Amino acid sequence: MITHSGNRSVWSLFAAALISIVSLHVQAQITPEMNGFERRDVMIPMRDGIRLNTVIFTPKQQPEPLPIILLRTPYSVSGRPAPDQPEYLRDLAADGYIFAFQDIRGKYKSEGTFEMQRFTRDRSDPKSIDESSDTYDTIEWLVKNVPANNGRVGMLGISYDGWLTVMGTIDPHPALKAASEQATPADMYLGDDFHHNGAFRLSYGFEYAFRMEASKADTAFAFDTYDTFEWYLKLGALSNVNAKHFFGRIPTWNDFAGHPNYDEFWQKQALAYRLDAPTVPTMHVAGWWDQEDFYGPLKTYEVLERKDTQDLNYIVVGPWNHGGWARGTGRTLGNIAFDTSTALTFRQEIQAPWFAYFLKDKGSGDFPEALTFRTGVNTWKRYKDWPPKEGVSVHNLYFHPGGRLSFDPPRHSDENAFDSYISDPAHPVPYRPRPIERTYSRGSRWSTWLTEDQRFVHLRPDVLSWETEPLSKDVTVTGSIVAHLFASTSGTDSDWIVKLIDVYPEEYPKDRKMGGYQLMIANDVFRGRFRKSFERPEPIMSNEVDQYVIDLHHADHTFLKGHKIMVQVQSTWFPIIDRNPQKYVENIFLAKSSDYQSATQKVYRSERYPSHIALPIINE
Ligand code: PG9
Repeated sequence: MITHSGNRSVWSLFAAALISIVSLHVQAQITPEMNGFERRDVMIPMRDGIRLNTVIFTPKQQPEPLPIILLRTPYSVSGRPAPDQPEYLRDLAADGYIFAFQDIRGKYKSEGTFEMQRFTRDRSDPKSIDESSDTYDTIEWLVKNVPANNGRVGMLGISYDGWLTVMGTIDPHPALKAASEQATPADMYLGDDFHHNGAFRLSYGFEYAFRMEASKADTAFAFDTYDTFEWYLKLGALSNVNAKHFFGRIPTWNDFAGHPNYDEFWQKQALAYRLDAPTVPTMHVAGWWDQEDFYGPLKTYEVLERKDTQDLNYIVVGPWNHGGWARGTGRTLGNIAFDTSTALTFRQEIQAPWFAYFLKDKGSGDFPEALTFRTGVNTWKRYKDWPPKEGVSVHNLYFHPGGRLSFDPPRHSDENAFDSYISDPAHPVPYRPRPIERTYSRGSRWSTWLTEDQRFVHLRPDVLSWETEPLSKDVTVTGSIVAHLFASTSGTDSDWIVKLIDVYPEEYPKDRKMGGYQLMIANDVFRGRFRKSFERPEPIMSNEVDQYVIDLHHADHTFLKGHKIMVQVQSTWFPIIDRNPQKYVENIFLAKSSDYQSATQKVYRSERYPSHIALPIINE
């Protein structure tokens, strides 16, 4: 997780303050910020001779051998405060651990070359390396060289650091006894930072690739407008990125442009293709409103769960944005309140006891398979499976004329009953209220955009919406939500964005300013050319109806009595998603400005073409 000045964690504030001081000192220094820890900076050799910069914190008072918590990161470890400082690790630190933080290959003070989400090594070559072998070699060194460790290691980390945690569990070192990946990406083409269902996450992909690869340390792209919506619009066709800004020097950008489809490149990177049966107890952690990697932890849990014969796989999902469990109390997110301190609960009552059990034999080990925070009613729920198999039935919520949504299927004999809008790539729908600040910047509203009030686009002529009557009783949706859209375009390619929304009652005495609020509960984009296959895109036949099955992922949410359920459909979500030219071209990264055209979109709602959202609803 990049820590950014817009929403700085305590950790990053300390990091920024300490970075200059700490880098002046090297071995075994103690600063006032270190309270109960001693610090040692070491270069740990890997099997190919490359050395990785590692900061080791050992408690000053250590009555017994302790386990080691290892965190590997591309985001710099030198400025890290002692583990009893950041909220994320404070409760673990209080329980007693040795901590080791490591810069991965090619980043900051580590030697070697950085590669974005490095592929699996060639195992027939004993000198070949990848993040798994680097983790193995690090653990081997730590258990042999750190005094008074108990021979057990745990790993944890958020986002990139979460992905590195997953890598550590592949052919793991035998001392690795517990791993908690938190918001790991699982598939950068289907659902995480860089694409969703084949649609490119432009602002994230552009800004992140530059930040990570323009230099060995972090470098932010210098936008010349405050509102990046305007900048990306003026950028025009994606081919202008290399022509005018990157000049072929950002490898990850070149990978985006060179692999527009779900080819071997993306598949080799995806965790579904890399993971086998789990051998290390693993706790996956996800946030319902994670703006970066929500798909990842759920998918990783699912992939491992299929092969988990030893009950080693656990999942926790709470009402958080990206890494929201690691900081603050978690009582609110953006404008939304949860009545209880969800992040504190996670750190104190979930994360700390989980590691204590596997690394120190403390506690009963009575952890639920799945623990989720049910939003709406704001309570934690324990499940035997995720998504739960029992007590839930799928109900379809159908689109009707007059913007109505109902559990009754449409009876319209006219198969051509539809609602329509014009999607114009020259005037795309912003994904969050403008100005759209740089993704990671002071004051950026990036981290809470998924909780923004969707009224900012409601009733735009290029955003359709349908809604139920106020609900006469609570409706709880638990599990996997899928949109079935019957739709046509006058173009030959098209994006379809579907948002499932909880509409608060106009009169909302609990918090008057929340009256009528439109809160997204689930959403995603689907790039139409991939409706038959992500590997082999095909043009859409103009004005012909196709069915799009769009995974809106999981939720555990109660639409309370008096609230309404709403669905919105649109075809642009800019600049988080690049503009679809709406005219089929082989590779959108090479599209010309003249390829971008406006199109008439139709969403059908007839007996023959019953657009609907399939909702897993808890039985009464
Ligand atoms: N979402 C970030 C990321 C992870 C992995 C690859 C690329 C980006 C992160 O916060 O680390």
